[in-house]
Amino acid sequence: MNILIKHIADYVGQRVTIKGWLYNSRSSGKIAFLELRDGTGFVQAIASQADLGDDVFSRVTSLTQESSIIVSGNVAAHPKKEGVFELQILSIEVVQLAQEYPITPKEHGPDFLLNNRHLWLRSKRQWAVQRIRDVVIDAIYEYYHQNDFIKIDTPIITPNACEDSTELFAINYFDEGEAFLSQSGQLYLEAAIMSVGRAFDFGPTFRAEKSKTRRHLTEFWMMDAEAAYVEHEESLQIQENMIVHIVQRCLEKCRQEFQILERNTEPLENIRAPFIRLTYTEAIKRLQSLGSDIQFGEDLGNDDEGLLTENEQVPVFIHKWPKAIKPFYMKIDPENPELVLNNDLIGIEGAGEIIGGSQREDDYETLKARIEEMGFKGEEYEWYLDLRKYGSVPHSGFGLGLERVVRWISGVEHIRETIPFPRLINRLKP
Ligand code: AMO
Repeated sequence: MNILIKHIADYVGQRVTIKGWLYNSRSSGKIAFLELRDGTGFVQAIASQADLGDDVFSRVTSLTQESSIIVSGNVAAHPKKEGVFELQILSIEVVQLAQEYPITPKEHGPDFLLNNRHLWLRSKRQWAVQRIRDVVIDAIYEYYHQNDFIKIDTPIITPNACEDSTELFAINYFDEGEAFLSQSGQLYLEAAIMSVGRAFDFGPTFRAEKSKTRRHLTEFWMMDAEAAYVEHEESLQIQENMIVHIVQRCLEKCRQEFQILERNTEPLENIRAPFIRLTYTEAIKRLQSLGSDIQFGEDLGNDDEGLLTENEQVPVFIHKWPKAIKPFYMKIDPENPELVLNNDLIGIEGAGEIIGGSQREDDYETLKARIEEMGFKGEEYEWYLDLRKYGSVPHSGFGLGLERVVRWISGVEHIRETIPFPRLINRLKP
């Protein structure tokens, strides 16, 4: 019977066939140990010269790393390790004998690995990270559907900026002239919620940002969520409940992956709502008291985010930032016109900013003035302003950077490992 490695525990004592690749092998005398992988997991298969005969055994021991093979054998429970199973090989078919594989179990430098990303993806750690990524994505969909948000797809080719207009990738768009790759689906999602009430999107977003850090990609996947009649405080609750849900699902489903990554899961096990809330003003005062030279009106740097979260068990919301350093669409704080009703969510364990969100400006005149202040072309934003003419309501939303969340949860150091084919300012290939 053909089985997937993930189901092997159900077949103890039975003969099964596994179709996969040779991950690693070693032999000692008349026994060879092959580590097979099939995409769903890894299993040790044992070849014995006595069972297979000399010819087959010598073919098995000359198999190269990453050869594609179909292996049949009997499943047995590992004699010492609980929950671990082995395959006693009875026959083996070689689909393709791989050429000498460039990525060996020894250490390689990051450039070499990134140049070989198409192959590096097969290594155990990369496999584990991509599986965690999938669980995070699935948990996000589940959370939103359980909470009455529907998925709305927003465009990638757009005529205008959503965030900072200096970070746009421009393309030539036929006779229409210059167009841009989307920085966030937010503005379109705001239109959609006036139809469907609560919505989320999930797609690639692009920032021509010259940031060369462990947390920046030029192409990354963002989940934006938006909800009508939801104001600032409720938006924070939606965000923290979603993060708790994602972490719970990963803890339930990714035990093996965490083990491979040697991820200490204790900090994840302690994540629960409510998260810490600090106003921007409080955050600046705290940072100054901790020795930072940051001044009111400045953006938080990496070190500042680290200082604010270093002794915390849960992520920290920094909310109500100065209007002057934030985008046009954020709602002015009715209690202080110099501030906006927004938030960043800063993760623990050096995760940095994982979510950015705000209540949106819902007043036509205020929003129009803000757009003009920013020097944006009014006509490009007319449709967006329309939303404030026809049944405007208080509403809020936020964007979560998928790779930032995967980086935190999986514990990998650099964001480039969290996306199958990273796009960085100095890397476009493969
Ligand atoms: P913001 O610009 O804060 O908000 O982006 C939202 C989230 O996206 C992630 N992120 C990135 N991830 C990887 N590489 C980058 N270069 C990068 N830039 C941002 C972060 C960040 O918190 N329109 C708003 C969202 C909203 O209010 O709905 C927006 O784009 O995790």
